[in-house]
Amino acid sequence: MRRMNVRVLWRSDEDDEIFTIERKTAMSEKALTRRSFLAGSAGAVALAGAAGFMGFGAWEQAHADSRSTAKTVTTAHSLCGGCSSKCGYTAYVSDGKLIKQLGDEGHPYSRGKLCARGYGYANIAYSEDRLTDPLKRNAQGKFEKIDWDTAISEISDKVKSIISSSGAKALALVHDPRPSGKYYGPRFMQALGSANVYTHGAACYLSRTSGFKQVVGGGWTSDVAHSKMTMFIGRSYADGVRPSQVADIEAAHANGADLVIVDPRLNSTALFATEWVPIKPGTDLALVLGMSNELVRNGRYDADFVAANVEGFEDWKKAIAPYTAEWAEDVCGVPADKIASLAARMAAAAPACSIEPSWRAAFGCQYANSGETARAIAVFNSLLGVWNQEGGALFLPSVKAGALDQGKFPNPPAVSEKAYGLSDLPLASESSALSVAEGARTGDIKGVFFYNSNMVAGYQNPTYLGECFDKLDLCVVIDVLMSETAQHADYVLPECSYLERFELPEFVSASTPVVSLRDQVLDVIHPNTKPVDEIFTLLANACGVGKYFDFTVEELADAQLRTVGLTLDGLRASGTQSFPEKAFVYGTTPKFGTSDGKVHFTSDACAKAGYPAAPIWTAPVADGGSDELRLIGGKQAIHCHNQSVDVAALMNITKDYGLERVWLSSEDAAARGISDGDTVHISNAQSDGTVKVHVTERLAPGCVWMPSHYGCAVPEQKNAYKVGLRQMDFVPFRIEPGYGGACTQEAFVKVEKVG
Ligand SMILES: Nc1nc2c(c(=O)[nH]1)N[C@H]1C(S)=C(S)[C@@H](COP(=O)(O)OP(=O)(O)OC[C@H]3O[C@@H](n4cnc5c(=O)[nH]c(N)nc54)[C@H](O)[C@@H]3O)O[C@H]1N2
Ligand SMILES: Nc1nc2c(c(=O)[nH]1)N[C@H]1C(S)=C(S)[C@@H](COP(=O)(O)OP(=O)(O)OC[C@H]3O[C@@H](n4cnc5c(=O)[nH]c(N)nc54)[C@H](O)[C@@H]3O)O[C@H]1N2
Ligand code: SF4
Ligand SMILES: [Mo]
Repeated sequence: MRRMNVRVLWRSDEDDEIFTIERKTAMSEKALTRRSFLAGSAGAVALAGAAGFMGFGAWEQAHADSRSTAKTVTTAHSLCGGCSSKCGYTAYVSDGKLIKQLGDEGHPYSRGKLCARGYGYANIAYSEDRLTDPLKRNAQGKFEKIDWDTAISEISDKVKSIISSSGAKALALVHDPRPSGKYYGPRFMQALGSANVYTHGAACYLSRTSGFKQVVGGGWTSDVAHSKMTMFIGRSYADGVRPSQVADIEAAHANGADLVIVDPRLNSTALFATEWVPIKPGTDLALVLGMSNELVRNGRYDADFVAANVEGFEDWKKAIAPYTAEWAEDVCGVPADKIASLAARMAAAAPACSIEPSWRAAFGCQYANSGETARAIAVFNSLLGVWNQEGGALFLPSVKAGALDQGKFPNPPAVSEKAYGLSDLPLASESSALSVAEGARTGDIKGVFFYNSNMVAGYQNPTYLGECFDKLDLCVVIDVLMSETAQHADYVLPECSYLERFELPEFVSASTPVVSLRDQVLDVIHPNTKPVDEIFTLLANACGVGKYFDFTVEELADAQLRTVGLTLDGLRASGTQSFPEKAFVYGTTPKFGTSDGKVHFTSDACAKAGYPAAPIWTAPVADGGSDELRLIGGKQAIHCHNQSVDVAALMNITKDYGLERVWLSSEDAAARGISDGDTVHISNAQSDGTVKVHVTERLAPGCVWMPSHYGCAVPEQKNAYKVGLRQMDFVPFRIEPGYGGACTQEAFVKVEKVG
């Protein structure tokens, strides 16, 4: 078992003294206790507040238990595993149990606080539903336990046989790149000779990052805290929580900033907002075109910035001339005078303003026009000259590990081919996992490893994806729980939870960039689970490519850190380390990450890919009948995607508050004779099911909003199974042309009262 590197903080035979130290910490301003979470962070939002309050029951019990028996409290600096933000925190462990987590002040995402999910999800370590042993599907289609040696040797035999019959290009990896995973998984693929590495990007950010790349070369961070005005288009800081962003919007609100939420739904960020602009889902592109047209028509753009930095302005200007505010009103439902006022307010606030880059909802991946919407937004911000200006939109610095000694850490030979499917998506900034499903369906892909990914439940239509993966010769899932994806596996390999493993350093881009570390917090709870580095090293050895993995994860971490002047021991002791010499400085025009360092209002690549050179109006593709509503979704502050719903501390909040209900506008409800609390039947050609409904003025008519975490189809997830409906079940399979996004809101449903 790996050594647990923790510092002894307190040793006493007196129960009281343990209690004293906790009380002291709790009273310090920096400590995050249940109450300070409620008062100071996203907890101010009712939902998150409820979450925090109820979710800590189990937590406080563990805490209380430890008071009576504890002899030792140790701490470790680590990273949360509740979501991909990986916030830094200090873990407090007493008699082998996690008793407290305090957000690190120095970590740019936590800034001293964790969110409700961060606390609740930590209970995954102790979940009764965890995978404890490797599983193999038997001839009857049932999973049975096998030992690691047998699992690894059978999997490697299949890998070798696929390579000899079809080549390494028939193998693929789909993963959520967490610190160690993003090193070990892709390295394993490269060592085998495959370029086929995919992430959840297609179901999250792929269209957005690809669209931004065309215009300004990459993504930005809005300087919300210092802004005079920020527009949030399909992004809710108080629902899709990252603690630092909640702190930023709170600060902006306190400063009197104009904070506008563009959303078909009045989301929880309402608490900080000046205005809610309800919009017809999928039509945000029309709003942005209308606002851009207003800026040009009134000469209210930054002509100096445009003259010095922009390519294609005149062609773009001609192309957007038809998109008046009146035209946009017809398409997106936002009144023309409101569009004009938003544009004028942004111009007045410039350069201390921006459209926030958002994450997933409106233009991350969910519509056939998401990539083009992202392009239009990057263009709009450019018109206002906001780049790298205080209160504007910033390209923040990061630090990267340098090259390592090739004697000790030899890189596998580079693979010259592109990832399978990428050539068909000329605008995509990375490969789309949906290509893997297509490859499995056609037989081009024969073996897939899923690491920390529940693709079947979350990337697109689960029935369709499951059918694709059932055709594989080899499907291996590495997870902590049985998942919808694991239901289609030949082998399921159990990883220990994020609290029970050490991971590689994480380099975080921020105004002062940092490096942080997920240290091991708990001893391994189930002896037959293993961390990611060991699993891929075992697989590599068995597949004959072990020479690329002949080191421990600690050796690798130390070597990576030494390239930036740090050591593993030093980082373990300090937690997060910042690089003040690389800190961001306001005011200099960035060198944009495009091929020529310019901002591109028109794009040859887009023109070649079948889109107009300038981002002009492109409609979403799905269209409902007169009695149908567009199905849209969104996050709740207490859950993370699909992975958290089986955690009792979090799911109990859902059950107590009926959070699995879908939202329906009062107008659409009245037209269907539906009242708040009724059970409704939701159906389309893909799926159907019943669920309770929340009737509200907080949703624009024409759509139904489904929280995105529910509808678990895995009986082994005893707390989550069959609670609520899954949005993805209603989505027809589709890939956004050129960009590769999953088009997960290109779906309409009927909503009818039951009984
Ligand atoms: N609590 C929680 N926080 C998370 C996560 C999580 O799972 N749970 N996941 C993290 C990750 S990986 C991501 S990608 C982010 C996602 O962060 P967001 O993109 O903010 O997530 P969503 O809640 O899906 O969407 C935000 C809002 O967009 C609205 N919306 C839906 N369709 C449209 C549309 O067509 N137009 C407009 N203008 N608005 C629309 C929804 O009603 C919702 O209120 O959250 C991160 N933080
Ligand atoms: N239905 C639905 N679909 C969605 C979303 C949603 O909220 N709901 N969100 C969308 C977005 S924004 C994104 S980013 C993607 C996210 O998609 P994914 O990255 O696939 O996230 P999850 O669906 O939560 O699935 C994560 C899987 O990893 C497992 N896991 C958790 N911890 C560990 C670990 O330590 N080790 C290993 N090996 N496995 C672990 C979980 O048990 C789960 O099966 O999904 C997208 N699709
Ligand atoms: S945002 Fe919340 S769940 Fe995500 S890493 Fe940070 S504390 Fe954990
Ligand atoms: Mo995401």
